[in-house]
Amino acid sequence: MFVTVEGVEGAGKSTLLNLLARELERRGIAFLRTREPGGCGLGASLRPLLLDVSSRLDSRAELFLFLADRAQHVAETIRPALERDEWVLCDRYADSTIAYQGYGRGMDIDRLQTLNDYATKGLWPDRTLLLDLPVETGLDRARARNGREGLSASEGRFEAEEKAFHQRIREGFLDRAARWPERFQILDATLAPQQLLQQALSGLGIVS
Ligand code: T5A
Repeated sequence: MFVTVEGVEGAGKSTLLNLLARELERRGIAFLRTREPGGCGLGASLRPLLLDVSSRLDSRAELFLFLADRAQHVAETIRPALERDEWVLCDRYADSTIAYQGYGRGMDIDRLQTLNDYATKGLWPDRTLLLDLPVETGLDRARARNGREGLSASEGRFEAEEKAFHQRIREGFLDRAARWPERFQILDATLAPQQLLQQALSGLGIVS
């Protein structure tokens, strides 16, 4: 089972994944937890280039760095885990490229879909949990966390974008969820983490 978690900045993806991972562990379900960018050796090198506020990336260069990370991540990490019959829990994946580089930066959505198919050899998630919330709430959370953890410079490039950019991304994710309702589960990310966990577990067919 390949599960991705998506959403705008500060939606609570890592927090939900921590809880979900603990729950799978408790039930003896073998899983791999990973993320993009940065879920493989190549991605770990690319992550600072993509997220540091000092990076001056052309939007096409940005796109191809995300795709390079994804191609290697699928080949080296995700596909082997699925072949071992493990669950894969991934924090962001191809829907993020379409939401951020497509809806956010204005690149052609169909072309991005094709490029993602090519990078992943057609691997799309079985289930996608979309954490949806007002962008201001998410940005406040993400900026507060980055401030506390000293990550504002090293991880803050997207958080620094204007509000309208993040609003387009939120709408982009919701568009995708409406187009593939059997894959997406939309969760109200303003709820408490434990409530989100219960909804995610039932959506994934895990009875609590
Ligand atoms: N990107 C990524 C692209 O543009 N294209 C792509 O193809 C890909 C893959 C990645 C950036 O790259 C962009 C998108 C991103 O901008 P990242 O550092 O990996 O950056 O960061 P994100 O994935 O965006 O993670 P966030 O910083 O948004 O955070 P999370 O994981 O969504 O949120 P989390 O769990 O860390 O929570 C944030 C804060 O909120 C609190 C937490 O305690 C924490 O302080 N919180 C809650 N508070 C109240 N209620 C809840 N339910 C809460 N859940 C968490």
